[in-house]
Amino acid sequence: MTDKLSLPANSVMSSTDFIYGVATASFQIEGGASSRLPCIWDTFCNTPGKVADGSNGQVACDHFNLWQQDVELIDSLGVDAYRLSISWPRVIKQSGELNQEGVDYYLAILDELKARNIKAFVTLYHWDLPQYLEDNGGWLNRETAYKFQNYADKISTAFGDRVYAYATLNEPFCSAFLGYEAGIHAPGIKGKEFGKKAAHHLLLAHGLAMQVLEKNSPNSKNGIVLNFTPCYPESDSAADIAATAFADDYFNQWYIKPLFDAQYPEILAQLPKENHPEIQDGDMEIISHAMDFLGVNFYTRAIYRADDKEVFFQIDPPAPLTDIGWEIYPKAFTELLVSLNEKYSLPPVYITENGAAMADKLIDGVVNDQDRVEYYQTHLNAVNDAIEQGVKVDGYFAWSLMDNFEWAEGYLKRFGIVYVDYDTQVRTIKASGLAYKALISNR
Ligand code: IFM
Repeated sequence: MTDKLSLPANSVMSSTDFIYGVATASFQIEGGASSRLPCIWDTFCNTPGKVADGSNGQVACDHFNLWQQDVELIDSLGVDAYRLSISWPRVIKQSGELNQEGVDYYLAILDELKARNIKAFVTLYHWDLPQYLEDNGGWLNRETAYKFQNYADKISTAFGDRVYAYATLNEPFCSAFLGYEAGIHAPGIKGKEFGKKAAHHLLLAHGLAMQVLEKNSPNSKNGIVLNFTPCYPESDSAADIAATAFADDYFNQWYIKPLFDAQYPEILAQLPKENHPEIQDGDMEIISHAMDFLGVNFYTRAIYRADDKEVFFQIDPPAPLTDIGWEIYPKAFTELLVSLNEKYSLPPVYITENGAAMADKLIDGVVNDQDRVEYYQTHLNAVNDAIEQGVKVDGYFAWSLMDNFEWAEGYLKRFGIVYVDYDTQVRTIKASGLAYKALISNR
């Protein structure tokens, strides 16, 4: 076990040009729900049995009220950048016009970040779709992609030059698959016939938003954030290898190949017709709009075996596991980055999320999360290995700045490098936060 984080002095990651940041998302930290329109996660939380502890995002970390002290906290960690997301239902009225009060809230945060020389990485969609749009079909309705473009257009105009980097979407896989196919995330729709349709409209929304970002914000870096769970076969058998390749196309390549190759993976032809997205002429050109960066989120890998009925079957992950049950396997991080770099003509990459849920305990005012420090060390090493193998990685964001609402897990799982006492809203920097701060300041 190590209580410090370090990287070789000659590593790109030891240079002050390499961006270190922390990341959050609006619904997970803000609260302040009464001053915005409802979103699909409000509805999902209100549906019994959907969120493990029956909690919701009404208050969360009360960042809506405590944002000034939180920006001070971010600054105290010495980070170069802060990745936040904008709550669409806070800044856009049902009419499609800006809600100035909501916009002002973010303008104040962005101005404070600028004053402190902290780069703002803004994500436009981190899963909090306005409920009135879901009532109209949500991401199954092509129209939602154009609503998103309108939102991106208006908000990027309002933000002017305050933003260093825009990500259109965070993890469209989660929105599409978990939300519209597995039904374990909002809006909780279940059925194989829905996932790829939702995915297509999300990717279309991304491309349409890129058009307006390029026009309104030509000086920011504009791109997308994708999550990857690299797929490994359980054995060397041809059947397991083929099943794993199918799973990889279905869960991972599905979201990146259209962006860089303007087409879906070939397995599309093997999917039943009723599961196909409706692709209109010109869609793939819109989706494959050139980007300034690719955001990569990595947490774990998945292992598959062949299955007669479902093509692939994911086996239980072997130890070591984090508190959310995800295998700790940093080698997959290096292999992922190297393989993406080989497959696609990538722009510079930011690691926009990486981190671990651990069973933290606040004892005498201290959270000694050495297990998380170890996770960060091995994963920073993994990124460094990928850089040494030729991948251009320009930055790394820890997920998350602080403990927060972990979606279907509610507040039971803690991903922060800062501990949040949800009764008092007191924040305490964990050992991992102190180690991250020291890594950054010792560059
Ligand atoms: O908390 C989430 C985040 O919102 C998106 N990426 C994965 C994190 C951990 O599950």
